[in-house]
Amino acid sequence: MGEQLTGAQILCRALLEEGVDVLFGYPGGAIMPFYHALPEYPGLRHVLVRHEQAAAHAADGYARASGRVGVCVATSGPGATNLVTGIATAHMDNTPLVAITGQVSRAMLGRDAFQETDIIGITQPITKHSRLVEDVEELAEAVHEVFAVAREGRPGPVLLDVPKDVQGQKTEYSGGPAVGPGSRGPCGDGRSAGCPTPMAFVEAARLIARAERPLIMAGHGVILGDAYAELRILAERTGIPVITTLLGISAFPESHPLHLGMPGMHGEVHVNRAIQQADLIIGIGLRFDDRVTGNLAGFARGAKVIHIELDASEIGKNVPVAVGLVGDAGEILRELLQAVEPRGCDAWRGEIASFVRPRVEAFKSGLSPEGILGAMDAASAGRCTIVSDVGQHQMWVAKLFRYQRPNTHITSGGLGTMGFAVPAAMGVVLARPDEPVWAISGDGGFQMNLQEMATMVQERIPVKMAVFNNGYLGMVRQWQQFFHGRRYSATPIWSPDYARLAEAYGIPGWRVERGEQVDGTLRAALAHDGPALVEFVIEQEANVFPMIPPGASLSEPIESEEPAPPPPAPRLVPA
Ligand SMILES: Cc1ncc(C[n+]2csc(CCOP(=O)(O)OP(=O)(O)O)c2C)c(N)n1
Repeated sequence: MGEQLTGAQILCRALLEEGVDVLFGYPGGAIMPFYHALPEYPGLRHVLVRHEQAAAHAADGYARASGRVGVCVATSGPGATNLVTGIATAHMDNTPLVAITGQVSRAMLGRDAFQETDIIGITQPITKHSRLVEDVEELAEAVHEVFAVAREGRPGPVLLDVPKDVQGQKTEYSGGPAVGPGSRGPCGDGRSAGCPTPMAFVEAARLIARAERPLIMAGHGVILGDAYAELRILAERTGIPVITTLLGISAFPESHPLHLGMPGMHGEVHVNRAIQQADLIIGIGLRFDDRVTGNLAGFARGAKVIHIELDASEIGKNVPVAVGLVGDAGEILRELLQAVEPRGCDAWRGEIASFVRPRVEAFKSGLSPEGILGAMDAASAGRCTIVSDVGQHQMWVAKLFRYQRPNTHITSGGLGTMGFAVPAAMGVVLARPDEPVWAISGDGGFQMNLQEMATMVQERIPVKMAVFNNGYLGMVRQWQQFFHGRRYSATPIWSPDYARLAEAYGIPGWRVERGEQVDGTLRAALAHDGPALVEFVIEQEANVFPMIPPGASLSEPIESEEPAPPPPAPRLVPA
């Protein structure tokens, strides 16, 4: 016979049974029974964030870096709605996340009770599944169900809404199922409908053998599916060059001679030109989204597409597909490799090499992104994870850092959520305590979640923060420069003195204004045993090149500014 436990205790027990060791959250009325039970379960480390959005991003970062399910917790009403941006971010980038929210007691449901929101309804389009638990007898099973849904197939966020009185209800509990890894693909345990037939692999191998200008495009699915080795074998056996999308960065070593770079809106000219000239594209674990393809009508018009993707609904959604291979990237590649013959692509690679253009130097001062990121790489001996925010700096971080190890670049790709980097990096640190983790933000995005410096101090989470301060919401300013006649409406942004702000939190901070200060400052920040902040005062109107204008095809890049812009306006100072 099992023990009598409250719903809150069952929740904690079920989380432990799922292998959870850390949760990010914030208490409040409707989740108080859970927080009352929590100290009885020391195996569950709770990180008290300063805003629930940060809890969701931190759980997201933890999940991306660990390959496990991230967990965040909030109270009903405003606590739950503050999670929404983080849940949507996880949804767009396929992060397995369980969001647990307190809810008003069952008798109050539907009465506009204090702090009642229909969080299930609000999050329905941005979760894989959500469940309101109306009876304590269902609670443990509901926890195990939402974890299974979060990790199975194409991973994503789920939400579990638990009324306060259900958390307080008692019942007998004798333990739930053991932790299971969950199945990644539909084809793992035997063939089922939707799995590719042997003929599909033969046809894919035939297209690979015959193509004269083939390319591999590797996306996030390679990282989620742990398919690095298989991708590398495919590339090396065939000599086919590899492109990595924003979320596919670090799926293939950047120093490898077959690595080409990033495609799409801010992709290198030679990469986009190779796509436009290709006769075969092998897309692995990506969805051909508009930031990658540009105008679809003009995308890779001469190319047949082999699309390897876990989610069957992605096949043919954005681009016409010659062969769709539905399943986990690793499993599909292993099977495909049995049919693929060795070949080379020397002539094609030579042609692509002739497309390479000298990099447009957007920075005139010594404090260039190349310099900063190169020094960061050297200072951490290539052994660090980079978490970037959203904007111009995100593109520099994507293009200029040399990622050599799998899954060492983490960013919000699909939703493009400013404010992601700092809290997500906290989760990454907890998943990877033995290596430096950099959160790189712009002055806009950093100001969206800088309150988490307090969390880092209280919880001893040593995030290394880098702020690229250009005095503007840079990426939007760049669009205003090119497409809105330089009308810089609402993009100049004032910043506090970040070094002193960090110091107010008890975190050492440095302000770097000249190139020669970069290296020493980065080393000092890394040597500090705890969180640290470095502000880089970069050029105000530097741009990210090349850039495909919105609505244009990959063949129409803007490569530099014409005519030369007038000198920048002075940095904004408080009125
Ligand atoms: C939450 C959110 N709000 C607005 C945007 C739109 N947006 C995209 S990039 C950007 C500018 C980012 O500025 P900053 O953080 O300073 O970085 P920079 O581009 O200067 O590197 C904005 C406002 C967004 N992506 N996310």
